[in-house]
Amino acid sequence: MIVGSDHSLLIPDLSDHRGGKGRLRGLRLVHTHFKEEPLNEEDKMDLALLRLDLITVIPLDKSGQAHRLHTAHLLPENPGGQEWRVLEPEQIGLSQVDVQGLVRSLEEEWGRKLPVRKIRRGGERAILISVTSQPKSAALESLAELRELAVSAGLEVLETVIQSRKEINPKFLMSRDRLTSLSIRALQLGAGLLIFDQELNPSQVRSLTEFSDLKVVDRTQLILDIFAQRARTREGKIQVEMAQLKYILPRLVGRDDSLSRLAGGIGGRGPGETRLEIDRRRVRERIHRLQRDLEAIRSQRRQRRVKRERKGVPVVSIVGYTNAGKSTLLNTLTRSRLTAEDRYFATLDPTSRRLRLPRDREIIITDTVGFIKNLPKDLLAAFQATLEELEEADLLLEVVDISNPGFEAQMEVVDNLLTQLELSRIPRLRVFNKVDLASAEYAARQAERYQAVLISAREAASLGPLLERIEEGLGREKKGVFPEEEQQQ
Ligand SMILES: Nc1nc2c(ncn2[C@@H]2O[C@H](COP(=O)(O)OP(=O)(O)OP(=O)(O)O)[C@@H](O)[C@H]2O)c(=O)[nH]1
Ligand SMILES: [Mg+2]
Repeated sequence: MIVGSDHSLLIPDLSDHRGGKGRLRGLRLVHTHFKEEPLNEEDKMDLALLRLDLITVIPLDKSGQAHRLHTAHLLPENPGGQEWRVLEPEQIGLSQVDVQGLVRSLEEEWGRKLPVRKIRRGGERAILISVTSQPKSAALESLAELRELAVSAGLEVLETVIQSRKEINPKFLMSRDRLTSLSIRALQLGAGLLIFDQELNPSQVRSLTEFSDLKVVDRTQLILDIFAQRARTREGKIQVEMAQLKYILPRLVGRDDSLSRLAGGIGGRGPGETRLEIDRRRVRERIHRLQRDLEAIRSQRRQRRVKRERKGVPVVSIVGYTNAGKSTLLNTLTRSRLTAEDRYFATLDPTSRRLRLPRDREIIITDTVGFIKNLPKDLLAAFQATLEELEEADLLLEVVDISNPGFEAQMEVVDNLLTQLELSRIPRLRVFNKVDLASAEYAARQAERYQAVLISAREAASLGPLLERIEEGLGREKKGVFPEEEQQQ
């Protein structure tokens, strides 16, 4: 029993109450409206956000008399896209509704549409959202990439939603009504996760999480999560943990609960459950410790590089957008078996191999982590030790997936990141990959336009011209002469 004021009702935190076995909470809310007004948007919000079995409103007339009951409940997914059903009003004392039976049948219907297995895996089923003032085409392209990221993180994407807005609501990004609808949709589809294409600030994450009762993740956190899943080596793990902690630090305020949601990452692959109780001070200490470890790694790398330089073996580094085919190229060139797959960020750790060029010259060729638009800055900083390796490269092979319609935008991202990493002075050779997926004429036109070499990294037979250009590039480098336009390529 809750006593409210004339215009509001404070419902206590119900998160511990899990009466219902299924989607609904096993609670009904019966309350009065002071005006002769039946169910309103506020009621729908309560129904959705508290996952109530049922809501009943009793409007009071001017003399405070109650006459009728207005009842509503949420609906499982349906072809009409309806969110809730409002029952016929009934006279108080004469209600015919078999509430137990109604709720049971709702749960059953829900259960048929969403088997228990899927409900249990709710956290791994996501709705992707872009709230944007960009043109729709740009938003769609970005969402397509977000989908790839989500799939690479092992999530199931149930739906993508674009909300075009002239102004972005600073608290929720969208209106409360839209957020309510989104929460109902998530409930209907059994999604436990909302992933925003936009970067969310800490207070937005908190507001959204508190309002919708769903896990809320932005693009940055999604990328961090993929890196956390992929990190295998000690070095990779340190780098990723560092980036995650830096991301979490400003978000560590207030409730333990929001911390545990953050620290848990998607499906609990965050920096680790043992650290749920860490406070800011401990996070900072940990960051300092990791920083020292990273310094040590850096100096080891430097020593290794010095040794290599003395031997005078030229280094060729493969860089490029994620999924462009960098590892595949290294594999084919050196008959190696590095992980190469159709997912984002298959490679985290740099790998070097020796390669003998046709004219019997030996080089070291290295594969690196892929780039992506809006690469989280903490991640870039954490990977500085790895990426520093690139400074020593005599030649960068920029692998571009020419079959991707957005390849030019990807080249721009790579370009900007290389500049940011102060690597743009290193001679670069553009390598347009996956020509087998593009029309020959189109590929040839683009290659000429960007002075790129065409290859299909899976086919060794297509790599001859590339090897020649590498040899050429290195040969000229020795003399230290570079035509101006090539440096800017
Ligand atoms: N059709 C076609 N597919 C290719 C070619 N080269 C690579 N791929 C595929 O593209 C996908 C990505 O290749 P990777 O070599 O893992 O790409 P990467 O650049 O190393 O990606 P990350 O390490 O994730 O940044 C894989 O499924 C490859 O089989 C090619 O020439 N043609
Ligand atoms: Mg790779």
